[in-house]
Amino acid sequence: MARTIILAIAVIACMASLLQNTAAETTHVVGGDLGWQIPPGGAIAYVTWASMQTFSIGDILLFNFTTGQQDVASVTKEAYENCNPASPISRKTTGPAEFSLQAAGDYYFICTLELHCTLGQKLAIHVTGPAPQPSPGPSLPRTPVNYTVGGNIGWAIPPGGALFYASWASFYSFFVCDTLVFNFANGTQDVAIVPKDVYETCNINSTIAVFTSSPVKITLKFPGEYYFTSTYLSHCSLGQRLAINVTGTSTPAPAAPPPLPPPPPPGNRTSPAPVPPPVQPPPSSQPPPPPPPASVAPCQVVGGFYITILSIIAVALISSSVE
Ligand SMILES: [Cu+2]
Repeated sequence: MARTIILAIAVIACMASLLQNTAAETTHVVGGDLGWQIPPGGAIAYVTWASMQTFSIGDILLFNFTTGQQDVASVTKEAYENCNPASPISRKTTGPAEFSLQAAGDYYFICTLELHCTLGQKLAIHVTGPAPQPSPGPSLPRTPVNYTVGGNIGWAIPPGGALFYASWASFYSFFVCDTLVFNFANGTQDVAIVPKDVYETCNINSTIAVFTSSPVKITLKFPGEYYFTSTYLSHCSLGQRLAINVTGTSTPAPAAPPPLPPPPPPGNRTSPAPVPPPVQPPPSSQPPPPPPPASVAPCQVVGGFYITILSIIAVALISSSVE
C-alpha cells in the first residue's frame, strides 16, 4: 500500500514538472494545417499566417514537414529577401523542427531546397514583449549541452548584424548546466558578460566579467537572462551581442540570495568560470529584493533530483512486481 502511494506521488511529481515547463510558452505551428511546404498561393500564405499570430519571447515555432522533402533555415534578412540559401545561420533538415524564440527582434526562415523559397516557402516574423517569468518548476531531465555560439561563424562581428546571434539563439533552449563555447581569434575579440542596459545600448560602461582567451567556456549555472558582447570598439553596435534566457532548475529557490562573487578589479581580466546572470544590486535604501530563482546547487545535483525520482519509481515497480 505504501509503495503504491510512493509510486503515485512520484508519477504526479513528474507530470507536474512537465506541465509547469510547458505552461509559459506558446507553440506556433507554422502555416497551421498547411504546414511548412511550397504554399499553393505563393509567399502570401506565410505572410498572412504570421500576421494572425503574436510572437513573444519564449514562444516556440514548430515547422511541420516531411524529412527529405523540405528543410528550414534561419537566415539573415538579405538572404530571406533574395532567397539565398548559401550560408544560413543554422539549418534543420529533420521534420518537425522546433525553434525557440529567445529574444525580441525580427526572424527570417526559408526552405533551402531548389526553388522552394522563390516559390514562397519563406517566413518573416517579429518577436515582441517582455521576457516571461521564469518557470518556478523543475526542469525536464536532460543532459547538459555545449553550445558553440554562432556555429561556424563563431564569436565575431556577424555578417547580418545583431539578428545573427538572436537567430542563432532562437534555435536552442538553454537550461541550467548547459555551457556556451565562444570561439574567436585571441586579440581580435573578447567575451564580456554585461548588464541588460549595456547590451541594449552598447554603451559599455560596465561589465560583469570579461574573458579574453579563446575558447571561452561559460557554464550557465543559474536560470535567468544573460547578456554578452565584446568590449572591442564598435563590435557591439555592429551586432556582436547575444542575449539568452536560461530556464530550469530542479531545486527550490534558496531562502536567501546566493552571494554574488566580488566584481573583478578594473583592468584585471578574470579567468573563465561559471558566473551568475546579471543582477542589479539594489539601492542601499531599499529592502533587499526577493531571492532570485537561482540555484546554489552544483549542476550534478540538478540531475540527481530526477535520478532520485526515477529510483523511487524503479524501486516501487520492482517491489510491486515482487509482491
Ligand atoms: Cu521546401
